[in-house]
Amino acid sequence: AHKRVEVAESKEEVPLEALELLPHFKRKCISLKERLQQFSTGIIAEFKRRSPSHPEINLEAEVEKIALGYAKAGAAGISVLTDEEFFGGSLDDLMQAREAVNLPLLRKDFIIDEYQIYEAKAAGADVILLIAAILNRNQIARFAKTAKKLGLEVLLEVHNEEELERSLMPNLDMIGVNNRNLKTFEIDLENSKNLAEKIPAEYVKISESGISETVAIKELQKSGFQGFLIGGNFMATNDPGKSAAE
Ligand code: IGP
Repeated sequence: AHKRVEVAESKEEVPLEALELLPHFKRKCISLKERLQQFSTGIIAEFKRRSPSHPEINLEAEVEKIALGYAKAGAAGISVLTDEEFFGGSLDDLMQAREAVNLPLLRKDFIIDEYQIYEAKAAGADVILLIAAILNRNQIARFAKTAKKLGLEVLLEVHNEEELERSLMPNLDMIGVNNRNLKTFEIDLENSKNLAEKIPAEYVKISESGISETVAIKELQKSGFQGFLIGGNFMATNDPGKSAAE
């Protein structure tokens, strides 16, 4: 409920028509899906200062420096947390990442209103995240359609078979399986492995959260994953770009 108020407030500040006039709005998006299909490591490196499970990952982190480091390390794309309340991020972080690199950028946030999709486009994102755990099928369909209309790609996040089955539809490009249990914060990479075969082949599969070792990536690749969303493991080091390179 709190989020909605925020969205409504920013709506008053910047009407949709004004967002559409911002320079990034006309920018042609870079496809993350294609990169993952061609890219051998498939790493989507995430910029995140803190999270509910880890309140002090890297509070002083500078987005431009880290985005450049990730690009240099060969990331396929970058995920930028824009949620302020729980993750300490902002749209400004996304815009700064856009200035710094030419990689596909994911707006990582809790999208519950179409307005946020326009914001994502205006701030320079290429991909939006839709989280099945907080959206019903109608909302997913509506938001995915809006994203496609704006030329954005859609990553749908699921945690389990129930979410997957009620959310499959056209207009989704990638399906991410989150290995982190939202209630307990526990990580289980088996979650990705178990759900992999239930995801139809037309969607690029991404495994999200708790990935910290190359052997884990190799195993996930065997299960058919082409993307690997990694945040904490990079951000918690002094030089996230350098650890992404290793
Ligand atoms: C990254 P990790 O464990 O590597 O830091 O996880 C990413 O998967 C995680 O930040 C995430 C997330 C989300 C954050 C996955 N889904 C939804 C906010 C909202």
